[in-house]
Amino acid sequence: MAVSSAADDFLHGGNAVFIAELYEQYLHDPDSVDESWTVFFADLKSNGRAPEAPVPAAWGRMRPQVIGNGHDAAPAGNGALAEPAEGGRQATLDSIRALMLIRAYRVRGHLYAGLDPLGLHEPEHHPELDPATYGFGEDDWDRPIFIDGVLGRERATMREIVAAVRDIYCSSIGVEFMHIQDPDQKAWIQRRIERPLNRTEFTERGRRAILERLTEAEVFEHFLDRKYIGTKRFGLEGGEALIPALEQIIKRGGEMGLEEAVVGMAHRGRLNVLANFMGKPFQAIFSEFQGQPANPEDVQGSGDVKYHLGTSSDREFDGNVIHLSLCPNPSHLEIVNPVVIGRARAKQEQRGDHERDKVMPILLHGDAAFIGQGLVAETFELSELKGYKVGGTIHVVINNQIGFTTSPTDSRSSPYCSGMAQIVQAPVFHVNGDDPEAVVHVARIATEFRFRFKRDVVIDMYCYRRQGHNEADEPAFTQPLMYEAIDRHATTRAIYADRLVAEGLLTRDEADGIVESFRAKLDRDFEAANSYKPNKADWLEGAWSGIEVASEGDRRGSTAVPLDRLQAVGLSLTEVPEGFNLNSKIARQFRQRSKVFETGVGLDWATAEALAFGTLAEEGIPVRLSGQDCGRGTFSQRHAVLRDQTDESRYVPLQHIGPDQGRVEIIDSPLAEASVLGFEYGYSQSEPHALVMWEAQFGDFANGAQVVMDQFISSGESKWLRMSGLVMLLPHGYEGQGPEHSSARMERYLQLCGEDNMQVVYPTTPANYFHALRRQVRREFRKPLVVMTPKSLLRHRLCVSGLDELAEGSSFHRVMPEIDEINAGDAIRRVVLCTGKVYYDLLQQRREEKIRDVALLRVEQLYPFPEGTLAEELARYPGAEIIWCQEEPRNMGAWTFVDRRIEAVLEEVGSKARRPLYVGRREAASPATGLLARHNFEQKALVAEALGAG
Ligand SMILES: Cc1ncc(C[n+]2csc(CCOP(=O)(O)OP(=O)(O)O)c2C)c(N)n1
Repeated sequence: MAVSSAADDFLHGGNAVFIAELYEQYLHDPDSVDESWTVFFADLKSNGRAPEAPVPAAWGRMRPQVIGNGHDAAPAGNGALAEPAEGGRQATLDSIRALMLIRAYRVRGHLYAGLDPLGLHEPEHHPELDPATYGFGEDDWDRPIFIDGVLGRERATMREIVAAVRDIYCSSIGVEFMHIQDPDQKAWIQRRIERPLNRTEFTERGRRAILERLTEAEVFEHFLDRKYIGTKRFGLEGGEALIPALEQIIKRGGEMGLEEAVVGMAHRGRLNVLANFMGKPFQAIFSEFQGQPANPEDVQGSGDVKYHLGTSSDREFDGNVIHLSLCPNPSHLEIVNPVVIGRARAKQEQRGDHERDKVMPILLHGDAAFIGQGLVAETFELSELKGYKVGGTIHVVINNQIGFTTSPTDSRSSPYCSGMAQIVQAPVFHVNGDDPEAVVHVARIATEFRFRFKRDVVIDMYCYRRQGHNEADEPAFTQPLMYEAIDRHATTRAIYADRLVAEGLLTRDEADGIVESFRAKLDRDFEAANSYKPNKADWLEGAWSGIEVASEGDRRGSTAVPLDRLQAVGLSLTEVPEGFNLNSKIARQFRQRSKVFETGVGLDWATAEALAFGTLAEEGIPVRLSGQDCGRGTFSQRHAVLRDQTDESRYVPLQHIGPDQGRVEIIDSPLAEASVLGFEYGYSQSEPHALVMWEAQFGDFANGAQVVMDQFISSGESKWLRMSGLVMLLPHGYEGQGPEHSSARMERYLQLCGEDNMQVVYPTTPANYFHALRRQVRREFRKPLVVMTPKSLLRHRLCVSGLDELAEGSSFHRVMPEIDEINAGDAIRRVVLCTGKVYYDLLQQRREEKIRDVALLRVEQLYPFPEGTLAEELARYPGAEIIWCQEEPRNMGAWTFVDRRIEAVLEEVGSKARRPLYVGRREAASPATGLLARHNFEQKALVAEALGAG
């Protein structure tokens, strides 16, 4: 096979002589050679400290000074390589080449590592890892070579060097770390793995503990298999080393200050993790297998399959108590990742864990999902951002080399399933799952790395899946050879037990005894499971204590704020510190705003929002908003994060309201929806006492995060008894901006509504928006809130409120009554019901045409649907016909949701009209037209038709 051209050029011909001389010179006095060479040589003999310079760059820069054409052979007689002029030069060249070989192993040694327990994949020959490439023939292997302290040796023979680098870089562990740009991180890893030949010398006790953990993992799966034949459990079999690895992470973490870990994982091995890592009682798991619910009978909720459930527990290692929470998760692989990260972040804030040492996330992945799901990349991208960082996540891949029935050759283009980790330069430790000591060893290094550098790190544990995807599946349909090998393959525990017995650490009887005694424990717990009753649901504990299950009724909460406080907070939000160079347009807006606080009228949307945030913060409530460009606001309306016009320094007025205020974070997010929404949802799960919000750039982009909506926000409380007070702000409204900037797809959210799971509002006034936001944290329960937010209404002269509508005595209104002086109720010909923005079009047109027999009612909250209030309002107009007017096409918007509900209300009040009539855009495939003229025509027509004037 061809040698890479850089190494080729470098090692042969006249260049070699030059380099040998240069290297001698460098060894004598490092400063005497050009800096590029210093860097290169330093990297070669690296103890890991020097910044890296690749061969071609260094060589390319110097070549012109050496010989004209690097590919030409050097003039005869000058070809010092073959026949060195002096023995010393040969020695120097040997030295350089040996160092290059060592470096090649650091970069690519993982390609030769023995990672696959099944041994089905032979590593390909790689020339850079072959001493022959560097001119070392068989005869040269026993000549001592000066390697200047590298690998801890002054001199070593090629035989010794190869043995060492193979041991370190090609044993059961393959390390990818040379892609890391940060010299400290790279050096740290190199030191950590080269010094003890990449091995931990475990104590007898430690090795016994590893065997015990493997035994528990294996016997538990066998036990389930025997008792519940053919029942899905997505067993861990083949990946049992996960359990001692997780324990090592927590144990080592505990030594470094860890107090709490938030864990996320999918189906594979989840029951094993729940039982053997989290400490969920075996009785509870057996009882669930027997079809009993996971929660007490008086607790509502739909429940979930057992391999999706979460749990929490306290575990103690070496005197450190660590709280563990395993998040419940849906089937959708990897979607739990950002949720876990968000939860960890909230817990860090709660604990004042500024170093992010006390709380750490751990994410477990399947190999196919880890490389397949784009969300993994999104979540990695959050890892270093100020608004989202958690000081590093430890990722563990249960790499069983198959995804359902799909082989890696069909499921990825990247060489490893961990390819995505490279985008944040995370180190990756590939490890053979059948070498549990190696697995525990890398778990330890990974944990140390995370605590040292506060960055993500990946453990890619190669293993296999002993059964089919689930236990009823026949894997030989698709992977006959692999499964033949698996059938012949001894279990990880058996292999390790044999090893310990062979090494005399324990006897065969003792090893078998560990199995027997654990089996006996499971038998006892199995018997006890029959009478097991979950005694409590764990949903309103810890940070959630004091929160209650939602009551019925209007549930306004007390959201009003005394006028003087509104004014004080409002004014403080228009101030910047002395010397802050505020943009002149914003300064003008702020002056206008401060006038509103004096006069009490003309309060716009953004100001009402700022007041909601500001008053809550002043009351000590943390406020957190993230989304794309939300600091300024997509529509230049918010200006919550100000930039000094001379030096771009930032100032956030909301953070300067008062000394005891709550923390305010307004965060411009990455251009990602699923991960950011998932993160904020997770945050809201761990922090019920903060106002947590995600804003979509335009509402429709939230469909990039649909899974979070479907699988978590709308159904999490029902499935897992996990509440959330998360707010989603979704700009919505038909303004002629085309198909993708008009509709936030309100219909989708409404369709998900049921069992009082969340709230959907489309408020028309700044004051109602103010109350809707404050209500989120000013009631005794939490429900997600979806808000259709305005665009053009941000600057609409009619879309304003008085300060008194926020002050004493005010509250959120689910239905807004008629506000104009029109005919008396029984002289009203028509009532137009609507929600959101179209109201202003109707209002303006009605005023223009001086129509007095049409009343306008606004449904501000679509879900929970305000039947009672609406009935009261409609009862005033007994003889009127009832129209539902919307700007969305008929198959979109709220129509299909409100239609039957309004009908029921009409029946209740005995209205003459039996059904509402629809006025709006006709059924359509695309949410809106791209042609402005057509939009205008449609909009005018629907308003006219609704008012009955067209
Ligand atoms: C987003 C998503 N798509 C498809 C599936 C269906 N599915 C469940 S498990 C699985 C294979 C997962 O393979 P891998 O990540 O390697 O984990 P393993 O089951 O091998 O442990 C698939 C395709 C899913 N759960 N989630």
